[in-house]
Amino acid sequence: MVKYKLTYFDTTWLGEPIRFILSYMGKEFEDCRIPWGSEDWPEMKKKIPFGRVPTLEIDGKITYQSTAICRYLANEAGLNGKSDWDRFEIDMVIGTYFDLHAALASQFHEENPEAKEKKKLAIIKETLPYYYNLYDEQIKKNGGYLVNNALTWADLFITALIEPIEEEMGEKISAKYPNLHKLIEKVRSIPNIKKWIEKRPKSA
Ligand SMILES: N[C@@H](CCC(=O)N[C@@H](CS)C(=O)NCC(=O)O)C(=O)O
Repeated sequence: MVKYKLTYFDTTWLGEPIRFILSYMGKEFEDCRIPWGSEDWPEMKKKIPFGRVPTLEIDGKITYQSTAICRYLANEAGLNGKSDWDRFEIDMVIGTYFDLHAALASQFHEENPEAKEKKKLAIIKETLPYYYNLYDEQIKKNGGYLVNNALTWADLFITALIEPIEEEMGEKISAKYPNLHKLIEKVRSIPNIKKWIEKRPKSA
């Protein structure tokens, strides 16, 4: 049996799509969580190729870059589309998440409380509605999924990452977008993913 060890911080974010896909596949994995502010992190970082997590050890071989890991697992899981065009569309969706994240980053890292609140309002009123509206339309056109009428890792990836974004914002804004909301609920109800959500540690 292949052994998997996921290393990430004690949170959802970029670790969670990998945890979702491994769970979907019914794989057991070691969920190694680095505590926030761990004194061990600088030493750990030196041993990780390119110094960032998540990493996934597959039978002791260290792999890195969350999207490359997801794509690799998705191939085995049958979640990477049925054609090159599907895979192209999946990659486009994944790219939009990183654009969205870049738009949120300045709020996350803002230390001035007033400026942080102002940026948060802009995210809630403008940034998220812009992305969610486009996701919603795309899901509507694609039979309830982001790509070509079938479940792919893009659906798992976006579902996993909307959760921490909305925790950060303190509002479930996606609930106002019926197709997106339905997709999120559908992914979270897949039996193996549901089981994972119920048993996973409460993230810091
Ligand atoms: N492109 C990388 C980004 C990884 C990344 O930004 N990791 C952050 C946590 S989300 C990290 O390791 N930060 C700690 C550091 O850089 O020291 C991926 O998708 O895996």
